[in-house]
Amino acid sequence: MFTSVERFKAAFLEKLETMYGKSFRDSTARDQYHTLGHMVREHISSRWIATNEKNRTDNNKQVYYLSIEFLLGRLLGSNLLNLGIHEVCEAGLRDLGIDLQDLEESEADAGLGNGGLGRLAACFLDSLASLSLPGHGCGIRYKHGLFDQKIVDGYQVELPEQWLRHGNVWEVRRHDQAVEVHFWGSVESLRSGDRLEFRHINSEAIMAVPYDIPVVGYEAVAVNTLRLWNAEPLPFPPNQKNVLDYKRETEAVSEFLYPDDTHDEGKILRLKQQYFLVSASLQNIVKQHRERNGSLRNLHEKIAIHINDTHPVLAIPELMRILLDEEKMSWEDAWHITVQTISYTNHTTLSEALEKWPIRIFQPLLPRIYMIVEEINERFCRELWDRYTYDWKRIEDMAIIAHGLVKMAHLAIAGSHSINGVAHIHTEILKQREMRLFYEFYPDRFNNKTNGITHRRWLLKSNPELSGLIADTIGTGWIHDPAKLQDLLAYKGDPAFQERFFRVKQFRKELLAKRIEEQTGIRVDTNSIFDVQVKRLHAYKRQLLNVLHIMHLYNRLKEDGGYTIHPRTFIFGAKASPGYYYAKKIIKLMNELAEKVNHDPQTRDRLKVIFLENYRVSLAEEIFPAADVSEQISTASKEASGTGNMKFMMNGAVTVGTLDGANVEIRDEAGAENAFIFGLTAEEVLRYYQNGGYRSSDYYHHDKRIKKVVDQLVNGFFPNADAEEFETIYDSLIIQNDEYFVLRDFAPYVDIQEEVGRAYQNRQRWLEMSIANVAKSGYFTSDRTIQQYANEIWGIQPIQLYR
Ligand code: B1N
Repeated sequence: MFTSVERFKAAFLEKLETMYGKSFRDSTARDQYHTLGHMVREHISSRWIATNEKNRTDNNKQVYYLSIEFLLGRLLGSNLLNLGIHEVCEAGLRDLGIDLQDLEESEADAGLGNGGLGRLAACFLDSLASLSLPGHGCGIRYKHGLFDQKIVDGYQVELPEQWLRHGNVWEVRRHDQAVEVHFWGSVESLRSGDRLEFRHINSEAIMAVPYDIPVVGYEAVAVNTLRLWNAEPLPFPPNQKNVLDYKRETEAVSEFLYPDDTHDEGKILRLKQQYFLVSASLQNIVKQHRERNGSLRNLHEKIAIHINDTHPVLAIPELMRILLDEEKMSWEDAWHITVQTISYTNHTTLSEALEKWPIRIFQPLLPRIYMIVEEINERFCRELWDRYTYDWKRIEDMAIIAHGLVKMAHLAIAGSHSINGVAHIHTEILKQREMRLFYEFYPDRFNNKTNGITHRRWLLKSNPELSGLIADTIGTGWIHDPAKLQDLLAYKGDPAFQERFFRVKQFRKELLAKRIEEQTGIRVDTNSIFDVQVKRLHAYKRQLLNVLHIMHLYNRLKEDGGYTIHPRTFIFGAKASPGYYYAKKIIKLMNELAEKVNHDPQTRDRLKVIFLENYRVSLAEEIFPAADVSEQISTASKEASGTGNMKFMMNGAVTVGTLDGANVEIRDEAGAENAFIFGLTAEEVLRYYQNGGYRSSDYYHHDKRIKKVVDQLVNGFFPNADAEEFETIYDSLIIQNDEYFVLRDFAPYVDIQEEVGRAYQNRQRWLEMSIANVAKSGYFTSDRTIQQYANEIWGIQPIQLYR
């Protein structure tokens, strides 16, 4: 049905009529979207079945990627692209008077993630399938993804997100594969011969029903599965529980995604979600393995289970529970299999993100799992004792359970054969600092896997203009082998190529300018530098540094009529966690600054500030291609990797950044001459934290520019804000000694930004830098990352399927 335009049209019209019982003439854009979606899913199904069949018969090793978040975004466009049927659909629909892009835009984002960690999981799924690797995602089918953000009077307002409101064409409910997950109750022990056996009794069970989404690889024959679990009540409530209470409590388990990014939300419902995901996934994985192998003795040879941060760490005691209680294995055998099966990625060193669960919450909710964690802890501490006898302090610091808390990261390390960080510098900080004691104990378990992004979504799909130019210039080999983007280096000084490259960027800036005008009513100058910071709002990401610099630019323009700068448009996008007071104040500050700057006739043609509300995957796809400057200005040592930095680079934006996370590797790849690096290094920051010696007030008093902008936070400079509005921000800088070194890095940031402005005015030079960034972005594809995971951690091979 996708083999020719005519066949497609006929099939589309027939499908639409049978699905909706109305004629094409009466159909809405939504009907048309759903029709096309169903056609695509049908088209996928034979390959999906074939992939599953092949996996079953070959019994090759499979990886399961467990994640509490999958930030997929829209699926129609990427499926059409990966299946190679985008052109035929576009042409056929055009004949019918339909713009395919309109249909694509009518799809809701699947926003089942907060930010980088969830989007990474989505990129990994795309790469696994595109490399024909047998790897599947396991997650939760949240009814509401991350909240929708509205800006009202400059403040963030959160609205519940409703991606399932009009149904989801990509999912298939698999009721036959539902499993039960048990909470509460108690543990009964029974003697069986010389073995103590345990049973979880009087529990409250809920049902986990899987919804499967096909994951289509690029031109690949393989179709993998993302399995999202939905929490539903059993037909009869347990323990004479009130039916309505039971239903409500059960459905709550998969109702909301927790809106926290790099923060631990210590709520009982969150722990329930975590165990729900893990228990349903493991029961399912084990069942399939049994069907293929008869026993679980070789589980670790056939299955790899990866835990995306500590959120799914209960996979460790849950697998132990299955092997001990159901399979009746000895502790030693069960532990060996578990550790060999499980691997763990750490995504942050921020202490506020480290999950620690109070025993008083953990034990009653998961009594059998808690017993197993206690036993793991006891045996682990015994091992520590053998090696570090009488070193009480070290053992206490490394214990899994201590001071009434279960430390999830310690459990993850003790129960995994591989522990990785997500950028070189991050892994080094884990080994040398945050996890030093564990690294000393298990040096061979630690390794680095620098993050990557899928170039299919973030270049090929979102920037067809640049992709087309690249293909015209160096062919299409880079699509399968992104390292080949390097061939562009030969053209970076070529004036004809530069001119075309420039025109692509201008075109994308015009598209974004349209979007900006639509959303904000503000017209921006596409000849200005588009300087962009889009990411979650966090103190450590230092959006505040960017804001203070803009205030400073504004001040200079006002004070000095002769001061000239290349016009700039500063663009922000950021959601703040609803309970994060400080972050919400920064959003208000950005919006007040926009209000002030954009309407000042003295500056408005040289300076614009835009806050784009509701930053999400689909909006990101419009922003990255249009950016000239990529703001990556976190306090060094704090951003584990970052992945937005890679999306900017791949689309030709030049990085203004600190030596943090993957910025370090971006600079190394692109060359120091093609990035603007400034500020404290991670070592310097960590030394300050260790030894003290930083006084933010010194910077405030000794640098007039700083004094001026900091005072403006509280002296009535912003006409629409009360005097107290930004007091918290002022206090964080002056009273609380500026934990993230905003004032310390202010002057170097101003200097580097001046350099950026000058560099942009030399168009040839700027284009060379920009092209070099695209050319060197191949290293940052998730294909490279996933190949490393596959070879060095999981030990999986591509499946051999033929069309
Ligand atoms: O993971 C990304 C990295 O690129 C970012 O640097 C890092 O900040 C991000 C608790 C997190 N770390 N930790 C989280 C998310 C949700 C949550 O509830 C923590 N996100 C990151 C990919 O490696």
